[in-house]
Amino acid sequence: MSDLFPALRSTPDRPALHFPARSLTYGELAAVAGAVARRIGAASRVALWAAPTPHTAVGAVAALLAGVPVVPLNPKTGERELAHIVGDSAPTALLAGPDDQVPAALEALDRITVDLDGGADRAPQGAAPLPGDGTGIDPTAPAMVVYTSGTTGPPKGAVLSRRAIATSLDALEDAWAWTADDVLVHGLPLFHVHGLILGILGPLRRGAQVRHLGRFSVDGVARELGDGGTMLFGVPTMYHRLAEALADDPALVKALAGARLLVSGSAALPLHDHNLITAATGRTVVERYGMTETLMNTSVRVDAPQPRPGSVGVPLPGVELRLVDESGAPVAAYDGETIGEVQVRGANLFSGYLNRPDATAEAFDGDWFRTGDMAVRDPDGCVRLVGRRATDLIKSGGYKIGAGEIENALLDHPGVREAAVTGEPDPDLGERVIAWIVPTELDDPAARPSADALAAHVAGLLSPHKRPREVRFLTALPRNDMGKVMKRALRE
Ligand code: MCA
Ligand code: AMP
Repeated sequence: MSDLFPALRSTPDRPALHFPARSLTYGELAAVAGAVARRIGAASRVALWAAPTPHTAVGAVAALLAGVPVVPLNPKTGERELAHIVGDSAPTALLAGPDDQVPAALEALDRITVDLDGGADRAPQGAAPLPGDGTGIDPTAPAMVVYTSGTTGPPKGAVLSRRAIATSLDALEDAWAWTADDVLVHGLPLFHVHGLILGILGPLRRGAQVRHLGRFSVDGVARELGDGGTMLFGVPTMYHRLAEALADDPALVKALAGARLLVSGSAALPLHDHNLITAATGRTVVERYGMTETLMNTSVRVDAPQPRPGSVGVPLPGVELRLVDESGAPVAAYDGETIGEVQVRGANLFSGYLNRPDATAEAFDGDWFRTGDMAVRDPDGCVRLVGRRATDLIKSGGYKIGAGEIENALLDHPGVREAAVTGEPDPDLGERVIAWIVPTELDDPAARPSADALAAHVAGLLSPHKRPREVRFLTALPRNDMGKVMKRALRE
Protein backbone atom coordinates (compact mmCIF):
# COMPACT_ATOMS: atom_id res chain seq x y z
CA MET A 1 0.00 0.00 0.00
CA SER A 2 3.03 2.20 0.40
CA ASP A 3 2.68 3.59 -3.09
CA LEU A 4 -0.87 4.77 -3.81
CA PHE A 5 -0.39 5.15 -7.57
CA PRO A 6 2.27 2.75 -8.88
CA ALA A 7 1.29 3.43 -12.51
CA LEU A 8 2.73 6.97 -12.27
CA ARG A 9 6.13 5.31 -12.56
CA SER A 10 5.44 1.94 -14.14
CA THR A 11 3.29 2.83 -17.17
CA PRO A 12 4.08 6.44 -18.12
CA ASP A 13 2.77 6.11 -21.67
CA ARG A 14 -0.69 4.84 -20.80
CA PRO A 15 -3.69 7.19 -20.73
CA ALA A 16 -4.70 8.30 -17.24
CA LEU A 17 -7.13 11.23 -17.31
CA HIS A 18 -9.48 12.40 -20.04
CA PHE A 19 -11.66 15.50 -19.64
CA PRO A 20 -13.44 17.31 -22.49
CA ALA A 21 -10.69 19.94 -22.66
CA ARG A 22 -7.61 17.89 -21.84
CA SER A 23 -6.10 14.41 -21.53
CA LEU A 24 -3.01 13.31 -19.58
CA THR A 25 -0.94 10.12 -19.67
CA TYR A 26 0.45 8.67 -16.46
CA GLY A 27 3.84 10.17 -17.30
CA GLU A 28 2.31 13.63 -17.79
CA LEU A 29 0.27 13.26 -14.62
CA ALA A 30 3.39 12.25 -12.67
CA ALA A 31 5.28 15.31 -13.93
CA VAL A 32 2.49 17.82 -13.35
CA ALA A 33 1.30 16.42 -10.01
CA GLY A 34 4.91 15.99 -8.88
CA ALA A 35 5.59 19.68 -9.58
CA VAL A 36 2.46 20.73 -7.65
CA ALA A 37 3.36 18.37 -4.80
CA ARG A 38 6.74 20.07 -4.43
CA ARG A 39 4.99 23.45 -4.19
CA ILE A 40 2.59 22.11 -1.56
CA GLY A 41 5.71 21.18 0.40
CA ALA A 42 5.07 21.28 4.09
CA ALA A 43 1.62 22.91 4.15
CA SER A 44 -0.37 21.54 7.06
CA ARG A 45 -3.60 21.15 5.07
CA VAL A 46 -4.65 22.27 1.57
CA ALA A 47 -8.07 23.14 0.19
CA LEU A 48 -8.88 21.99 -3.34
CA TRP A 49 -11.23 23.96 -5.60
CA ALA A 50 -12.99 20.84 -6.84
CA ALA A 51 -14.46 21.96 -10.17
CA PRO A 52 -15.14 19.14 -12.65
CA THR A 53 -11.79 19.69 -14.38
CA PRO A 54 -8.46 17.86 -14.76
CA HIS A 55 -6.94 20.42 -12.35
CA THR A 56 -8.98 18.89 -9.52
CA ALA A 57 -7.73 15.38 -10.31
CA VAL A 58 -4.13 16.60 -10.54
CA GLY A 59 -4.48 18.63 -7.32
CA ALA A 60 -5.80 15.64 -5.39
CA VAL A 61 -2.99 13.39 -6.63
CA ALA A 62 -0.42 16.09 -5.84
CA ALA A 63 -1.62 16.45 -2.25
CA LEU A 64 -1.48 12.69 -1.79
CA LEU A 65 2.06 12.61 -3.20
CA ALA A 66 3.03 15.41 -0.84
CA GLY A 67 1.41 13.60 2.08
CA VAL A 68 -0.61 16.71 2.97
CA PRO A 69 -4.33 16.33 3.82
CA VAL A 70 -6.61 17.82 1.19
CA VAL A 71 -10.09 19.29 1.65
CA PRO A 72 -12.17 19.22 -1.56
CA LEU A 73 -14.50 22.23 -1.87
CA ASN A 74 -17.71 22.30 -3.89
CA PRO A 75 -17.19 25.36 -6.13
CA LYS A 76 -20.90 26.17 -5.77
CA THR A 77 -20.83 26.24 -1.98
CA GLY A 78 -22.58 29.29 -0.55
CA GLU A 79 -20.98 31.78 1.80
CA ARG A 80 -22.07 30.34 5.16
CA GLU A 81 -21.15 26.75 4.35
CA LEU A 82 -17.82 27.79 2.83
CA ALA A 83 -16.95 29.96 5.83
CA HIS A 84 -17.68 26.99 8.10
CA ILE A 85 -15.58 24.54 6.08
CA VAL A 86 -12.63 26.92 5.76
CA GLY A 87 -12.81 27.90 9.44
CA ASP A 88 -13.11 24.29 10.60
CA SER A 89 -10.45 22.74 8.38
CA ALA A 90 -8.05 25.72 8.49
CA PRO A 91 -6.16 25.07 5.23
CA THR A 92 -2.98 27.07 4.70
CA ALA A 93 -3.13 26.92 0.90
CA LEU A 94 -5.61 26.55 -1.94
CA LEU A 95 -5.11 24.38 -5.02
CA ALA A 96 -6.99 25.75 -8.03
CA GLY A 97 -6.77 25.92 -11.80
CA PRO A 98 -5.39 29.05 -13.47
CA ASP A 99 -8.86 30.19 -14.61
CA ASP A 100 -10.77 29.45 -11.42
CA GLN A 101 -12.35 32.51 -9.83
CA VAL A 102 -12.58 31.93 -6.10
CA PRO A 103 -14.75 33.73 -3.52
CA ALA A 104 -13.35 36.29 -1.12
CA ALA A 105 -13.36 33.76 1.74
CA LEU A 106 -10.49 31.95 0.02
CA GLU A 107 -8.44 34.91 -1.10
CA ALA A 108 -6.35 35.01 2.05
CA LEU A 109 -5.02 31.50 1.38
CA ASP A 110 -1.71 30.96 -0.36
CA ARG A 111 -2.83 30.02 -3.89
CA ILE A 112 -1.04 27.15 -5.59
CA THR A 113 -2.03 27.14 -9.24
CA VAL A 114 -2.38 23.71 -10.79
CA ASP A 115 -0.70 24.30 -14.12
CA LEU A 116 -1.23 21.42 -16.55
CA ASP A 117 1.69 22.59 -18.66
CA GLY A 118 4.09 23.13 -15.81
CA GLY A 119 5.46 19.65 -15.29
CA ALA A 120 8.94 18.28 -15.30
CA ASP A 121 10.68 21.54 -16.16
CA ARG A 122 9.62 22.88 -12.77
CA ALA A 123 11.42 20.09 -10.90
CA PRO A 124 14.47 21.47 -9.14
CA GLN A 125 17.78 19.91 -10.17
CA GLY A 126 18.30 16.58 -8.49
CA ALA A 127 14.78 16.47 -7.03
CA ALA A 128 13.16 13.07 -6.85
CA PRO A 129 10.75 12.71 -9.79
CA LEU A 130 7.90 12.15 -7.36
CA PRO A 131 8.02 13.43 -3.83
CA GLY A 132 6.30 11.35 -1.15
CA ASP A 133 4.97 8.48 -3.26
CA GLY A 134 3.91 6.92 -0.02
CA THR A 135 7.17 5.50 1.20
CA GLY A 136 7.77 7.01 4.59
CA ILE A 137 4.25 8.39 5.00
CA ASP A 138 2.26 6.86 7.85
CA PRO A 139 -0.65 4.96 6.23
CA THR A 140 -2.95 6.02 9.05
CA ALA A 141 -2.14 9.71 8.48
CA PRO A 142 -5.02 11.88 7.24
CA ALA A 143 -5.20 12.03 3.44
CA MET A 144 -8.50 13.79 2.86
CA VAL A 145 -11.18 15.64 4.79
CA VAL A 146 -14.60 15.29 3.13
CA TYR A 147 -17.51 17.33 4.49
CA THR A 148 -20.83 15.57 4.99
CA SER A 149 -24.20 16.73 6.34
CA GLY A 150 -25.77 15.52 9.56
CA THR A 151 -29.37 15.95 10.71
CA THR A 152 -28.63 19.25 12.45
CA GLY A 153 -25.85 21.82 12.48
CA PRO A 154 -23.20 22.51 9.87
CA PRO A 155 -21.50 19.71 7.88
CA LYS A 156 -18.80 17.65 9.61
CA GLY A 157 -15.38 16.88 8.11
CA ALA A 158 -14.78 13.13 7.82
CA VAL A 159 -11.03 12.48 8.07
CA LEU A 160 -9.97 9.70 5.69
CA SER A 161 -6.57 8.05 5.93
CA ARG A 162 -4.39 6.84 3.06
CA ARG A 163 -4.97 3.32 4.31
CA ALA A 164 -8.78 3.70 4.27
CA ILE A 165 -8.66 4.94 0.66
CA ALA A 166 -6.28 2.24 -0.54
CA THR A 167 -8.16 -0.51 1.31
CA SER A 168 -11.53 0.46 -0.11
CA LEU A 169 -10.27 0.86 -3.67
CA ASP A 170 -8.50 -2.51 -3.51
CA ALA A 171 -11.65 -4.18 -2.21
CA LEU A 172 -13.51 -2.85 -5.26
CA GLU A 173 -10.78 -4.21 -7.52
CA ASP A 174 -11.59 -7.62 -6.11
CA ALA A 175 -15.40 -7.30 -6.30
CA TRP A 176 -15.48 -5.86 -9.81
CA ALA A 177 -12.38 -7.51 -11.36
CA TRP A 178 -11.25 -3.91 -12.04
CA THR A 179 -8.05 -3.85 -14.11
CA ALA A 180 -5.69 -1.44 -15.83
CA ASP A 181 -7.53 -2.15 -19.08
CA ASP A 182 -10.79 -0.68 -17.81
CA VAL A 183 -11.94 2.72 -19.01
CA LEU A 184 -14.27 4.35 -16.49
CA VAL A 185 -16.84 6.91 -17.68
CA HIS A 186 -18.65 9.30 -15.34
CA GLY A 187 -19.89 12.85 -14.83
CA LEU A 188 -20.02 12.93 -11.03
CA PRO A 189 -19.06 15.99 -9.00
CA LEU A 190 -15.48 15.85 -7.72
CA PHE A 191 -15.95 17.05 -4.12
CA HIS A 192 -17.41 13.83 -2.70
CA VAL A 193 -16.25 10.28 -2.17
CA HIS A 194 -18.20 8.89 -5.11
CA GLY A 195 -16.81 11.15 -7.85
CA LEU A 196 -13.35 11.91 -6.48
CA ILE A 197 -12.17 8.88 -4.49
CA LEU A 198 -13.96 6.12 -6.39
CA GLY A 199 -14.24 7.89 -9.74
CA ILE A 200 -10.78 9.49 -10.06
CA LEU A 201 -8.43 7.89 -7.52
CA GLY A 202 -9.99 4.46 -8.20
CA PRO A 203 -8.92 4.20 -11.85
CA LEU A 204 -5.56 5.88 -11.10
CA ARG A 205 -4.78 3.29 -8.41
CA ARG A 206 -5.48 0.54 -10.98
CA GLY A 207 -3.33 2.18 -13.68
CA ALA A 208 -6.55 2.51 -15.68
CA GLN A 209 -8.15 5.40 -17.53
CA VAL A 210 -10.99 7.68 -16.43
CA ARG A 211 -13.01 9.74 -18.87
CA HIS A 212 -14.85 12.51 -17.07
CA LEU A 213 -17.74 14.14 -18.90
CA GLY A 214 -17.22 17.60 -17.38
CA ARG A 215 -20.89 17.47 -16.50
CA PHE A 216 -23.30 14.57 -16.65
CA SER A 217 -25.41 14.21 -19.79
CA VAL A 218 -27.12 11.28 -21.43
CA ASP A 219 -25.35 12.11 -24.71
CA GLY A 220 -21.97 12.25 -23.02
CA VAL A 221 -22.47 8.79 -21.52
CA ALA A 222 -23.55 7.37 -24.88
CA ARG A 223 -20.55 8.93 -26.62
CA GLU A 224 -17.82 7.89 -24.17
CA LEU A 225 -19.19 4.43 -23.34
CA GLY A 226 -19.77 3.83 -27.03
CA ASP A 227 -16.19 4.81 -27.77
CA GLY A 228 -14.31 2.30 -25.64
CA GLY A 229 -15.58 2.96 -22.12
CA THR A 230 -15.92 -0.26 -20.13
CA MET A 231 -17.43 0.93 -16.83
CA LEU A 232 -19.96 3.58 -15.82
CA PHE A 233 -20.42 5.12 -12.37
CA GLY A 234 -23.50 7.16 -11.50
CA VAL A 235 -26.04 8.09 -8.86
CA PRO A 236 -29.61 6.79 -9.32
CA THR A 237 -30.78 10.16 -10.75
CA MET A 238 -28.29 9.68 -13.60
CA TYR A 239 -29.43 6.08 -14.22
CA HIS A 240 -33.05 7.28 -14.11
CA ARG A 241 -32.31 9.82 -16.85
CA LEU A 242 -30.50 7.14 -18.89
CA ALA A 243 -33.39 4.71 -18.39
CA GLU A 244 -35.91 7.28 -19.59
CA ALA A 245 -33.84 8.06 -22.70
CA LEU A 246 -33.31 4.46 -23.82
CA ALA A 247 -36.58 4.09 -25.74
CA ASP A 248 -35.56 6.75 -28.28
CA ASP A 249 -31.80 6.36 -28.34
CA PRO A 250 -30.37 3.25 -30.06
CA ALA A 251 -26.80 4.55 -29.64
CA LEU A 252 -27.33 4.71 -25.88
CA VAL A 253 -28.77 1.19 -25.82
CA LYS A 254 -25.71 -0.07 -27.69
CA ALA A 255 -23.32 1.81 -25.42
CA LEU A 256 -24.85 0.48 -22.18
CA ALA A 257 -25.21 -3.03 -23.59
CA GLY A 258 -21.53 -3.04 -24.54
CA ALA A 259 -20.17 -1.90 -21.17
CA ARG A 260 -18.52 -4.43 -18.88
CA LEU A 261 -19.96 -2.93 -15.70
CA LEU A 262 -22.66 -0.38 -14.86
CA VAL A 263 -22.39 0.68 -11.20
CA SER A 264 -24.92 2.73 -9.22
CA GLY A 265 -24.47 4.10 -5.71
CA SER A 266 -25.05 6.93 -3.21
CA ALA A 267 -28.78 6.13 -2.98
CA ALA A 268 -31.15 3.31 -3.87
CA LEU A 269 -31.79 2.68 -7.57
CA PRO A 270 -35.56 2.13 -7.92
CA LEU A 271 -36.64 -1.24 -9.30
CA HIS A 272 -38.49 0.51 -12.12
CA ASP A 273 -35.24 2.02 -13.46
CA HIS A 274 -33.37 -1.29 -12.96
CA ASN A 275 -36.05 -3.01 -15.02
CA LEU A 276 -36.12 -0.42 -17.81
CA ILE A 277 -32.35 -0.67 -18.25
CA THR A 278 -32.30 -4.46 -18.17
CA ALA A 279 -35.21 -4.75 -20.61
CA ALA A 280 -33.55 -2.42 -23.12
CA THR A 281 -29.91 -3.49 -22.80
CA GLY A 282 -29.85 -6.95 -21.22
CA ARG A 283 -27.56 -5.56 -18.51
CA THR A 284 -28.13 -5.53 -14.76
CA VAL A 285 -26.90 -2.42 -12.97
CA VAL A 286 -24.64 -3.37 -10.06
CA GLU A 287 -25.30 -1.53 -6.79
CA ARG A 288 -22.71 -0.86 -4.13
CA TYR A 289 -23.29 0.66 -0.73
CA GLY A 290 -21.01 3.13 0.98
CA MET A 291 -20.81 6.26 3.02
CA THR A 292 -18.43 9.19 3.32
CA GLU A 293 -17.33 7.90 6.73
CA THR A 294 -16.87 4.26 5.73
CA LEU A 295 -16.01 4.43 2.04
CA MET A 296 -17.37 1.25 0.47
CA ASN A 297 -19.04 -1.43 2.58
CA THR A 298 -20.79 -3.85 0.24
CA SER A 299 -21.23 -4.51 -3.45
CA VAL A 300 -22.86 -6.90 -5.81
CA ARG A 301 -19.86 -8.83 -7.16
CA VAL A 302 -19.24 -9.37 -10.87
CA ASP A 303 -18.95 -13.09 -10.13
CA ALA A 304 -22.30 -13.18 -8.29
CA PRO A 305 -24.26 -16.23 -9.40
CA GLN A 306 -27.31 -14.26 -10.52
CA PRO A 307 -28.36 -10.62 -11.00
CA ARG A 308 -29.79 -9.10 -7.82
CA PRO A 309 -31.58 -5.83 -8.49
CA GLY A 310 -32.55 -4.23 -5.19
CA SER A 311 -29.64 -5.76 -3.29
CA VAL A 312 -26.41 -3.95 -2.45
CA GLY A 313 -24.54 -7.25 -2.44
CA VAL A 314 -22.18 -8.72 0.10
CA PRO A 315 -19.63 -7.14 2.44
CA LEU A 316 -16.41 -6.27 0.61
CA PRO A 317 -13.18 -8.06 1.57
CA GLY A 318 -11.95 -6.72 4.90
CA VAL A 319 -15.33 -5.19 5.87
CA GLU A 320 -17.12 -6.70 8.85
CA LEU A 321 -20.85 -5.96 8.81
CA ARG A 322 -23.51 -6.69 11.40
CA LEU A 323 -27.15 -5.76 11.94
CA VAL A 324 -28.17 -4.55 15.38
CA ASP A 325 -31.70 -4.43 16.81
CA GLU A 326 -33.35 -1.63 18.81
CA SER A 327 -31.79 -2.88 22.07
CA GLY A 328 -28.30 -2.86 20.53
CA ALA A 329 -28.10 -6.66 20.28
CA PRO A 330 -26.73 -8.19 17.06
CA VAL A 331 -29.33 -9.75 14.74
CA ALA A 332 -28.25 -13.28 13.84
CA ALA A 333 -30.87 -13.94 11.16
CA TYR A 334 -30.18 -14.21 7.44
CA ASP A 335 -33.88 -14.51 6.64
CA GLY A 336 -34.54 -11.56 4.35
CA GLU A 337 -36.99 -10.21 6.95
CA THR A 338 -35.42 -9.22 10.24
CA ILE A 339 -34.48 -5.56 10.11
CA GLY A 340 -31.53 -4.08 11.98
CA GLU A 341 -29.25 -1.06 11.80
CA VAL A 342 -26.11 -1.66 9.73
CA GLN A 343 -22.87 -1.39 11.69
CA VAL A 344 -19.47 -1.86 10.07
CA ARG A 345 -15.82 -2.09 11.03
CA GLY A 346 -12.61 -2.49 9.08
CA ALA A 347 -9.63 -0.61 7.69
CA ASN A 348 -12.00 1.21 5.28
CA LEU A 349 -13.39 3.39 8.09
CA PHE A 350 -12.66 7.08 8.58
CA SER A 351 -10.48 8.22 11.48
CA GLY A 352 -13.09 10.55 13.04
CA TYR A 353 -14.79 13.90 12.45
CA LEU A 354 -12.39 16.84 12.39
CA ASN A 355 -12.59 18.86 15.63
CA ARG A 356 -15.66 16.87 16.71
CA PRO A 357 -14.66 14.18 19.26
CA ASP A 358 -18.24 14.30 20.60
CA ALA A 359 -19.78 13.46 17.22
CA THR A 360 -17.11 10.82 16.58
CA ALA A 361 -17.82 9.10 19.91
CA GLU A 362 -21.56 9.16 19.22
CA ALA A 363 -21.07 7.58 15.80
CA PHE A 364 -19.44 4.43 17.22
CA ASP A 365 -20.66 1.46 19.23
CA GLY A 366 -17.25 0.28 20.49
CA ASP A 367 -15.23 -0.11 17.30
CA TRP A 368 -18.37 -0.59 15.18
CA PHE A 369 -19.50 2.44 13.15
CA ARG A 370 -23.27 3.05 13.29
CA THR A 371 -24.33 3.83 9.73
CA GLY A 372 -27.95 4.81 10.55
CA ASP A 373 -29.05 2.65 7.59
CA MET A 374 -31.62 -0.10 8.20
CA ALA A 375 -31.26 -3.40 6.34
CA VAL A 376 -32.11 -7.07 6.12
CA ARG A 377 -29.81 -9.93 5.07
CA ASP A 378 -30.84 -12.64 2.64
CA PRO A 379 -29.91 -16.30 3.17
CA ASP A 380 -27.06 -15.94 0.63
CA GLY A 381 -25.51 -13.08 2.64
CA CYS A 382 -26.72 -10.25 0.38
CA VAL A 383 -27.71 -7.03 2.14
CA ARG A 384 -30.87 -5.16 1.24
CA LEU A 385 -31.26 -1.60 2.55
CA VAL A 386 -34.80 -0.86 3.67
CA GLY A 387 -34.63 2.62 5.20
CA ARG A 388 -32.79 5.09 7.34
CA ARG A 389 -32.91 5.68 11.08
CA ALA A 390 -33.00 9.51 10.85
CA THR A 391 -36.01 11.04 9.10
CA ASP A 392 -34.18 14.37 9.07
CA LEU A 393 -31.64 13.17 6.50
CA ILE A 394 -32.71 13.63 2.90
CA LYS A 395 -31.00 12.03 -0.13
CA SER A 396 -31.63 14.14 -3.20
CA GLY A 397 -29.80 13.49 -6.46
CA GLY A 398 -27.44 11.27 -4.41
CA TYR A 399 -26.48 14.18 -2.12
CA LYS A 400 -27.04 13.79 1.62
CA ILE A 401 -28.84 16.85 3.00
CA GLY A 402 -29.64 17.57 6.66
CA ALA A 403 -33.07 19.09 7.29
CA GLY A 404 -31.85 21.13 10.29
CA GLU A 405 -29.17 22.91 8.30
CA ILE A 406 -31.74 24.12 5.75
CA GLU A 407 -34.26 25.08 8.46
CA ASN A 408 -31.62 27.29 10.11
CA ALA A 409 -30.84 28.96 6.79
CA LEU A 410 -34.54 29.56 6.05
CA LEU A 411 -35.09 31.07 9.52
CA ASP A 412 -32.49 33.69 8.66
CA HIS A 413 -34.71 35.03 5.87
CA PRO A 414 -36.66 38.08 7.07
CA GLY A 415 -39.86 36.78 5.48
CA VAL A 416 -39.76 33.51 7.47
CA ARG A 417 -41.21 33.18 10.96
CA GLU A 418 -41.09 29.36 11.26
CA ALA A 419 -39.62 26.70 9.00
CA ALA A 420 -39.58 22.92 8.74
CA VAL A 421 -37.93 20.83 6.05
CA THR A 422 -38.90 17.35 4.90
CA GLY A 423 -38.03 15.02 2.02
CA GLU A 424 -40.67 13.68 -0.38
CA PRO A 425 -40.33 10.95 -2.99
CA ASP A 426 -39.28 12.26 -6.40
CA PRO A 427 -38.99 10.10 -9.53
CA ASP A 428 -35.85 11.92 -10.73
CA LEU A 429 -34.03 12.99 -7.54
CA GLY A 430 -35.12 10.10 -5.30
CA GLU A 431 -36.24 12.62 -2.73
CA ARG A 432 -36.83 16.35 -3.12
CA VAL A 433 -36.47 18.99 -0.43
CA ILE A 434 -39.78 20.53 0.70
CA ALA A 435 -39.84 23.69 2.85
CA TRP A 436 -42.87 24.28 5.09
CA ILE A 437 -42.96 27.98 5.91
CA VAL A 438 -44.92 30.16 8.29
CA PRO A 439 -44.32 33.62 6.84
CA THR A 440 -43.60 36.69 8.96
CA GLU A 441 -46.49 38.53 7.32
CA LEU A 442 -49.29 36.09 8.04
CA ASP A 443 -52.13 38.32 6.90
CA ASP A 444 -50.69 39.58 3.63
CA PRO A 445 -50.00 36.86 1.02
CA ALA A 446 -48.45 39.48 -1.27
CA ALA A 447 -45.72 40.11 1.31
CA ARG A 448 -44.65 36.44 1.46
CA PRO A 449 -41.23 35.60 0.08
CA SER A 450 -41.51 33.72 -3.21
CA ALA A 451 -40.44 30.10 -3.51
CA ASP A 452 -37.67 31.22 -5.89
CA ALA A 453 -36.42 33.79 -3.40
CA LEU A 454 -36.22 31.17 -0.63
CA ALA A 455 -34.48 28.70 -2.96
CA ALA A 456 -31.94 31.36 -3.95
CA HIS A 457 -31.44 32.27 -0.27
CA VAL A 458 -30.59 28.65 0.66
CA ALA A 459 -28.45 28.13 -2.46
CA GLY A 460 -26.49 31.30 -1.65
CA LEU A 461 -25.86 30.46 2.01
CA LEU A 462 -25.38 26.67 1.73
CA SER A 463 -25.26 24.95 -1.69
CA PRO A 464 -27.57 24.89 -4.72
CA HIS A 465 -28.36 21.18 -4.27
CA LYS A 466 -29.73 21.96 -0.78
CA ARG A 467 -32.29 24.47 -2.05
CA PRO A 468 -35.98 23.65 -1.52
CA ARG A 469 -37.60 22.43 -4.71
CA GLU A 470 -41.05 23.29 -3.37
CA VAL A 471 -42.31 25.71 -0.72
CA ARG A 472 -45.60 25.24 1.11
CA PHE A 473 -47.02 28.05 3.25
CA LEU A 474 -48.89 27.42 6.51
CA THR A 475 -50.30 29.60 9.25
CA ALA A 476 -48.68 27.43 11.96
CA LEU A 477 -46.48 24.32 12.13
CA PRO A 478 -48.01 21.30 13.86
CA ARG A 479 -46.18 20.87 17.18
CA ASN A 480 -46.43 18.35 20.02
CA ASP A 481 -46.75 19.23 23.73
CA MET A 482 -42.98 19.70 23.92
CA GLY A 483 -43.10 22.26 21.09
CA LYS A 484 -41.34 19.92 18.67
CA VAL A 485 -42.51 20.07 15.04
CA MET A 486 -44.45 16.92 14.11
CA LYS A 487 -43.05 16.26 10.64
CA ARG A 488 -45.17 13.18 10.18
CA ALA A 489 -48.29 15.35 10.49
CA LEU A 490 -46.87 17.72 7.89
CA ARG A 491 -46.35 14.90 5.43
CA GLU A 492 -49.85 13.59 6.00
C1 MCA B 1 -30.88 25.90 -10.19
N1 MCA B 1 -29.57 26.08 -10.05
C2 MCA B 1 -29.40 26.98 -9.09
C3 MCA B 1 -30.69 27.36 -8.62
N2 MCA B 1 -31.56 26.70 -9.33
N3 MCA B 1 -28.31 27.52 -8.58
C4 MCA B 1 -28.44 28.43 -7.62
N4 MCA B 1 -29.63 28.84 -7.12
C5 MCA B 1 -30.77 28.34 -7.61
N5 MCA B 1 -31.93 28.78 -7.10
C6 MCA B 1 -28.52 25.42 -10.86
C7 MCA B 1 -27.78 24.32 -10.18
O1 MCA B 1 -26.66 24.77 -9.46
C8 MCA B 1 -27.32 23.49 -11.38
O2 MCA B 1 -26.22 24.10 -12.02
C9 MCA B 1 -28.47 23.60 -12.31
O3 MCA B 1 -29.15 24.80 -11.95
C10 MCA B 1 -29.39 22.41 -12.23
O4 MCA B 1 -29.60 22.19 -10.87
P1 MCA B 1 -30.19 20.85 -10.30
O5 MCA B 1 -31.56 20.71 -10.84
O6 MCA B 1 -30.03 20.85 -8.84
O7 MCA B 1 -29.16 19.81 -10.81
P2 MCA B 1 -29.39 18.61 -11.71
O8 MCA B 1 -28.85 18.85 -13.07
O9 MCA B 1 -30.78 18.14 -11.62
O10 MCA B 1 -28.46 17.56 -10.96
C11 MCA B 1 -28.72 16.21 -10.96
C12 MCA B 1 -27.42 15.47 -10.75
C13 MCA B 1 -26.80 15.98 -9.45
C14 MCA B 1 -26.51 15.74 -11.94
C15 MCA B 1 -27.73 14.01 -10.66
O11 MCA B 1 -27.76 15.86 -8.42
C16 MCA B 1 -25.52 15.28 -9.09
O12 MCA B 1 -24.49 15.53 -9.68
N6 MCA B 1 -25.56 14.37 -8.08
C17 MCA B 1 -24.42 13.64 -7.63
C18 MCA B 1 -24.33 13.61 -6.15
C19 MCA B 1 -23.13 12.83 -5.63
O13 MCA B 1 -22.10 12.74 -6.29
N7 MCA B 1 -23.23 12.28 -4.44
C20 MCA B 1 -22.17 11.55 -3.85
C21 MCA B 1 -22.22 11.74 -2.38
P3 MCA B 1 -25.18 23.24 -12.84
O14 MCA B 1 -25.99 22.41 -13.78
O15 MCA B 1 -24.33 24.25 -13.52
O16 MCA B 1 -24.46 22.40 -11.84
S1 MCA B 1 -22.54 10.19 -1.55
C22 MCA B 1 -21.05 9.44 -1.46
O17 MCA B 1 -20.06 9.93 -1.92
C23 MCA B 1 -21.12 8.06 -0.86
C24 MCA B 1 -19.78 7.63 -0.37
C25 MCA B 1 -21.62 7.05 -1.88
O18 MCA B 1 -22.18 6.02 -1.50
O19 MCA B 1 -21.44 7.32 -3.07
P1 AMP C 1 -23.02 10.10 2.21
O1 AMP C 1 -22.97 10.23 3.67
O2 AMP C 1 -23.41 11.31 1.48
O3 AMP C 1 -21.77 9.52 1.79
O4 AMP C 1 -24.18 9.07 1.91
C1 AMP C 1 -24.14 7.78 2.46
C2 AMP C 1 -25.52 7.21 2.47
O5 AMP C 1 -26.00 7.01 1.15
C3 AMP C 1 -25.60 5.85 3.11
O6 AMP C 1 -25.64 5.92 4.51
C4 AMP C 1 -26.88 5.31 2.50
O7 AMP C 1 -28.01 5.78 3.20
C5 AMP C 1 -26.88 5.92 1.11
N1 AMP C 1 -26.44 4.97 0.07
C6 AMP C 1 -25.22 4.84 -0.48
N2 AMP C 1 -25.23 3.87 -1.41
C7 AMP C 1 -26.48 3.36 -1.45
C8 AMP C 1 -27.14 2.34 -2.20
N3 AMP C 1 -26.51 1.64 -3.15
N4 AMP C 1 -28.45 2.10 -1.94
C9 AMP C 1 -29.11 2.81 -1.01
N5 AMP C 1 -28.55 3.79 -0.28
C10 AMP C 1 -27.25 4.07 -0.49
